Amino acid sequence: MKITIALAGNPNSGKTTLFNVLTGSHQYIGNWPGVTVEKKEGNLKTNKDIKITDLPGIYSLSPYTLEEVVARNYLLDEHIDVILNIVDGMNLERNLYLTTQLLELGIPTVIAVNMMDLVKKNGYHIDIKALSKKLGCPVIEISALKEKGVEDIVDEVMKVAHQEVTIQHYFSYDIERTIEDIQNQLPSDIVLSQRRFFAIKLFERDQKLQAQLSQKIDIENLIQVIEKQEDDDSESLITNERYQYITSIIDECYKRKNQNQLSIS
Ligand code: GDP
Ligand code: K
Ligand code: MG
Repeated sequence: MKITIALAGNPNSGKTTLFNVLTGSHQYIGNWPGVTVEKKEGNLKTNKDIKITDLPGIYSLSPYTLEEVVARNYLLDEHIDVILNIVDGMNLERNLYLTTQLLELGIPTVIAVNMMDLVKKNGYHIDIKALSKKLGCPVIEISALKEKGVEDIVDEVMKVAHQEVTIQHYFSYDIERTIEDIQNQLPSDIVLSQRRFFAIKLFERDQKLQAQLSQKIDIENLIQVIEKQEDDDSESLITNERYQYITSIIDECYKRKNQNQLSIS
């Protein structure tokens, strides 16, 4: 079975290190349109049928940087089978901001929490099982630098490829209703699995994505109703709820060992 993987993550999360470990010397270099980072693709050392592409490092899937636009267009257009989201375990909270958006793309995802050597050395503990349950996808602890845990990635990728993706996180009721309204108005050429992502971004008034529609849709009134009701702009509403979700994940899954002892001193 041929599988294509896109490697996505924040800058400095260890993408290149992991990419090199996974592909060895089986890699070729090209260009991303308009972006200075090179486009690296390769086949897995352990399974030549699996192709992996290293995306530009990004913090979000918003339309504000070229890296973000290039990465999300690739994820939307290239029909990749699996997103491998590498997350810096030392900066879990910040990295999960991208993760929550990747999970909305309707693409099977495997999360690799990297830098676990540093996490452990610094006395932190990440509850991987709880994290996996909260995010609704496989989560693996790795150290790309020490080449630890990396072999498990391939197993998980094979398992989730071609699996149905289910929604794990919902926004508050009124926002969800508006997102659903927007989904219903989207042109029919947008595939089912991507409609939620499009609707959320259009709710945020993402002009780049609006321009990519085969047919323009008028949802301004829908958005303004919620903004008036919540007394905030739609993009902030989404961002705030994302951070609430992330905070609940961190509270449950991220612990400092001997937390009590430390807080007394
Ligand atoms: P990228 O920007 O996502 O491609 O990140 P890089 O692969 O360039 O890694 C950024 C830095 O983190 C480099 O100095 C790596 O050596 C280091 N690094 C990557 N993975 C690990 C890891 O698992 N543990 C530790 N301690 N350092 C790592
Ligand atoms: K780097
Ligand atoms: Mg890199």
